[in-house]
This record gives sequence, structure tokens and C-alpha cells, in this order.
Amino acid sequence: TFNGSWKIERNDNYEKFMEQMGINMVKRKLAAHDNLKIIIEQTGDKFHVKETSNFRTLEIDFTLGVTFEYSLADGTELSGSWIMEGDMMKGVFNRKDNGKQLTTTRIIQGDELIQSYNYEGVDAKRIFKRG
Ligand code: MYR
Repeated sequence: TFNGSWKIERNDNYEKFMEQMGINMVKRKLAAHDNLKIIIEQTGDKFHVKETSNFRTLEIDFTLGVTFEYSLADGTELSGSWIMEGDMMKGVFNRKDNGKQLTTTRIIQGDELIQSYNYEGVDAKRIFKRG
């Protein structure tokens, strides 16, 4: 289960990923140490996610398979949805500014939640621990 409180532990290739997203160096440096924490509450196919970081606090509600809007901390707007495939959450989102696709997955591995990202050929991971 994804339910619970997750704190960022480490990143893998996240700087390169943000660079591919077109995020400038100053913002990348700040974002690499954003102290991201997500609290996930799943009830059936409905999710409530509370996100807090150095940048902002926000709450997101979505239903698996249903398109919703989400803005990144720098204001970039995305539209897309999550589905569940076995034990994996799979998200497909499109940037509203250029139409390009960002894909992401979440999986629990041991005591970690691993979120993977892909944008225009660049992969990254953010790894969370409960806390
Ligand atoms: C959630 O489930 O937490 C809310 C929806 C997340 C949407 C997709 C997340 C993509 C985040 C990409 C971060 C890129 C930063 C450059």
C-alpha cells in the first residue's frame, strides 16, 4: 500500500531530468533539496495526496483513470492521469505549454517508495522513506 507519509531520501539523475524539462540552474539547485514530503491516502480508486516542500503546500485529489490538472512548483501546468498496473502506479501527463509527455511511476520496494520520471528520453528517480 502507498498509504502513509513519505519523505524524500535521495534523487537519481534528477538534475539532468530537470534540465531536460527546461528548468534553470538556480531553480534546479533549490529543487534538488526541496525536502519534499507526500502523504498519500488511497480509498478504492480515489487518492488524496498532500504535498509539502520548501516551495509550497498543496492537496491533490484524483481518481485512477480520470484526467486532472497539476502544476509543478515552477508553474508548469500538466494534465493527465494515474492508473494502477499490478502494484505499480503509472502516470501519463502532458505539459500544457508544449504538449510533450511526462511519464511517471510509483512503486514500493522494501521500505522505500520509488518514483520514476521520464521526459524526452531522460529518466530520473526520487526515493522516499516513511516518516
Ligand atoms: C501526485 O500524485 O502526487 C499528484 C500528481 C503528480 C503528477 C505528476 C508528477 C510529475 C512531477 C514531475 C516533477 C518534475 C520536476 C521538474
